[in-house]
Amino acid sequence: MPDSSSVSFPPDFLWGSATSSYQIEGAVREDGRTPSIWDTFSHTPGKTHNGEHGDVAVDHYHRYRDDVALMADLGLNTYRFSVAWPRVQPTGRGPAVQKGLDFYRRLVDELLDKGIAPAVTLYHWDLPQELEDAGGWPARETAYRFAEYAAIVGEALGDRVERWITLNEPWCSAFLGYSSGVHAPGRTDGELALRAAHTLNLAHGLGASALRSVMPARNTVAVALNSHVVRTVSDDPRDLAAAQRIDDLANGIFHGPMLHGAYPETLFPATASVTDWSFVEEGDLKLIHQPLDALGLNYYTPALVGHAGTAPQDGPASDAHGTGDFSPWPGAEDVVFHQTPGEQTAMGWTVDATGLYDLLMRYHREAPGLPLYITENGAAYDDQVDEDGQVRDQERVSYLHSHLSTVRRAMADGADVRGYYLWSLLDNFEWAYGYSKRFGMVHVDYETQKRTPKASALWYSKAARSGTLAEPVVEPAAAPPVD
Ligand code: PNW
Repeated sequence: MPDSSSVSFPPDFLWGSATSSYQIEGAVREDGRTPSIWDTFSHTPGKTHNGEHGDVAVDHYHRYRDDVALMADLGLNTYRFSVAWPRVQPTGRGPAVQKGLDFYRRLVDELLDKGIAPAVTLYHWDLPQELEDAGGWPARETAYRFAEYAAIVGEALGDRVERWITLNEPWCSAFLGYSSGVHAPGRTDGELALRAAHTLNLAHGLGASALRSVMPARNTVAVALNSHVVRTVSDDPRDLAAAQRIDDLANGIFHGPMLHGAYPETLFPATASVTDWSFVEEGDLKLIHQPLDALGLNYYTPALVGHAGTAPQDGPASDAHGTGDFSPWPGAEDVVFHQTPGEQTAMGWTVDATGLYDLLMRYHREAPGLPLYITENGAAYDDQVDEDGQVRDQERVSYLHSHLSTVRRAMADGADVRGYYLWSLLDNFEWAYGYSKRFGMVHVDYETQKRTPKASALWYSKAARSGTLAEPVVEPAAAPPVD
């Protein structure tokens, strides 16, 4: 390993952070916004930690100016945020609400004014509730509604925003939303989840072409996938087959149609007990297979899988990939997720930077020539506010250092990585975990909404400004005075 003083990035590398609308905005009833599936879900007893919801979140809707100023102070040159569909089209159909669009216009202007390049995600999980009531993602119609919404936002912001992302992590929308039910809308039906995956693919394709039809040609269109890094617990053929099935259900089901115009052949027999796939219509794969300008990859932790038949009866199983009452893996209930060895974050996710290297090299091969972005990477820790008000999050600094070093190593080995978006700018509403998990490089006091950059923000800021990685060391807190 080279020492970190030699880890330097190209001068045009993008250093950013990422957020999503429902996780930070609050103001859920303002300016014509209507409920999304996450408003409904989080207000349903038992669905989120302590019944927490995004009604106020970190009040970004009212504090966006300060938040942009904070990013500028940190020296970041890009910011990935998402547009709330129910602010723009409250019923999921029909004409746009200007006040909703105006918020994003103001945000974008503020960013551009500070020299921060905006990257817009159109869908980060807040589907208008009315569209869910009409069938949600399992219903084909939702893809056409998404394309209409994409055209509205593309037309409103396309003159100022160059970087566009259709969907964030369609795997979570489909399989956590409709199969395991731990995310909104909380359905637990594997066939619905596979239908949802197909509609999301269609939405991506139709949305990408809708964007292109209304935007200047210089703008770029991408998707952000939470591609799973799937490792096999042994070379036993049963374990290898299990890993193949998870790879198909996690990755190939999306990148197959999007990048290659086809579902993986092995996906159909593996899910035959769940669906006959008759919802895939002639011509769909062509609609999904649209040219892309870049690929966004979200990475947190790898998965270690094997077949139930090879697993020790009392061996440690991992819940990081959603076992629990209902599986997010339709047709693969006999696959076992093992605990990946190593230190874990507050999510119980093992810290493993080599997974990020493997992911980048895989897509470097899978999509030759396609520029790659890390659209999310980061970690939740039980951050402590010291007596002097500082948050010395040594673990997050180490996490960022190891993962960014790995990104640089993949670049040296040929991966065309153009930028990195740290998840997240601010502590925020972590979905089913509510406010109990803090991913921010900036601490938020949820009582006062006070923002305090953690040591990781200062470390990352140095990296962004210098294009090099400093040693991952945080100054210890001063010893309390002895009296
Ligand atoms: C992603 N899983 O969510 C999302 O894009 C963010 O909104 C979120 O805050 C972040 O990662 C941290 O969780 C995921 O169970 C949620 O595999 C769950 C899973 C993966 C990603």
